[in-house]
Amino acid sequence: MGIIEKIKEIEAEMARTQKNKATEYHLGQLKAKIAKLRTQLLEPPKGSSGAGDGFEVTKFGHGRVALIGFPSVGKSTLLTMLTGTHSEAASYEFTTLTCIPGIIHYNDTKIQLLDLPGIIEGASEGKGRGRQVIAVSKSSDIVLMVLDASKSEGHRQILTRELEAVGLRLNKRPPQIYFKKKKTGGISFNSTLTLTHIDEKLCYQILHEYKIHNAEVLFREDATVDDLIDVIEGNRKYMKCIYVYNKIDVIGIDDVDKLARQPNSVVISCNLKAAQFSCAVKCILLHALDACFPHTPLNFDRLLAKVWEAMGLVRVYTKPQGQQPDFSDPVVLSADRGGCSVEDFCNHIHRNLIKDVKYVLVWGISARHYPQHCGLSHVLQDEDVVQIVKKKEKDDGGGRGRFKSHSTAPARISDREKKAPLKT
Ligand SMILES: Nc1nc2c(ncn2[C@@H]2O[C@H](COP(=O)(O)OP(=O)(O)OP(=O)(O)O)[C@@H](O)[C@H]2O)c(=O)[nH]1
Ligand SMILES: [Mg+2]
Repeated sequence: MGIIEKIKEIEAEMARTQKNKATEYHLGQLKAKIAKLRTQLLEPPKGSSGAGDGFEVTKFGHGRVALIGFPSVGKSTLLTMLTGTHSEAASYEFTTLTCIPGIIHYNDTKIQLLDLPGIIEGASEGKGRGRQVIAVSKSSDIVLMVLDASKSEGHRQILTRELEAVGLRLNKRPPQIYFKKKKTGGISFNSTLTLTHIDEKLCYQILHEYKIHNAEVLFREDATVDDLIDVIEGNRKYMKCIYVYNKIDVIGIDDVDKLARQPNSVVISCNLKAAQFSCAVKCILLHALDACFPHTPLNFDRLLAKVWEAMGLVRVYTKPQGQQPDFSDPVVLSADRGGCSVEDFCNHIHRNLIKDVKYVLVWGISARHYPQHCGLSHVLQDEDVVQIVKKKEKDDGGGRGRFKSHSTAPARISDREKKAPLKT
């Protein structure tokens, strides 16, 4: 029996099992079994070098955004409009068959946008080109889930389920569970609060399923069985996701209003220009639309602003001593790609720079006063200006060439410290 059939069988068993206190342990075990099988499914087949027929493209720019969605929701149209890179768009499904990269120039930064083939239900099990699409989206910083506003809300759940099945967690933070495998000592189970979803026995059973008999587990929040499995598996990727509802030109204003009020959601239309949207409607939907540029497609400004916010990019401008800051070419940092401290900033410029830095002068939001003298651990914020002050070359105490003094003592004899007189 193949892995997919095994998963299907366990899922069927879970569906058959009633959920109550008595079956809780059994269901927990089944969940762990499924998680193990799914991890096996993601491993490259034995004997292969790992490089398959995926469509990975070279990383470029300061961040990477993947467009994920069902076929014909308007991903390629969106890529063409946002980046100017042409990607074939047509009214039939599966127009795009590979990964097409484009670049968005926004706020002095370059963001790589990837157009991907549409995925369908069962993508996580390898249907269509689902697995490759998901692999590419795992390599990006954020995911834009493009949805057709005129289709049912169920699409969003199906896609989320597909992504969850391969270990992607959207808009979630890692569970607050400390877990460490040990060599001896059995299992130590602790929690800092009362747990309502899991108890010691269930935790033991799940660890047993993974053949872990010595470990330390500390719950710092009221976590579920799924959270514990995620922590044990340890290969989950926590990503931000923006739900982009396209084609709002074909639905009523009430529906647009409802969609726009959902968290992490933006409503857009590639076919409609902002100017074509009636003024009255704009007023009603002011919370949902940014229609400041009448000739851009509807609400692209807000979409870009949301992407920018989710990426958390930090632009730092350098200022050479005695000169104006260079506002044309920022150093772009982010917490996900290496961090935003002064040390990361210096390493970004040159990896050997750090040992010459004495301190830095910072102007901007992160500084308490202008300029603030900061050390290497200071965390920079967007649009800060930084001047690096280097350590002085070691003072050689005057003299040149063969007259150079190697002593650190003051030059004048009268300034030198007197030695205590010898005791006779
Ligand atoms: N009404 C309307 N139609 C749109 C909008 N955006 C795109 N379309 C149409 O939707 C159809 C599909 O667009 P594509 O960009 O090819 O969609 P896709 O998601 O890339 O599709 P696949 O590559 O097949 O996965 C095209 O006929 C577009 O003209 C929109 O905002 N409103
Ligand atoms: Mg396409």
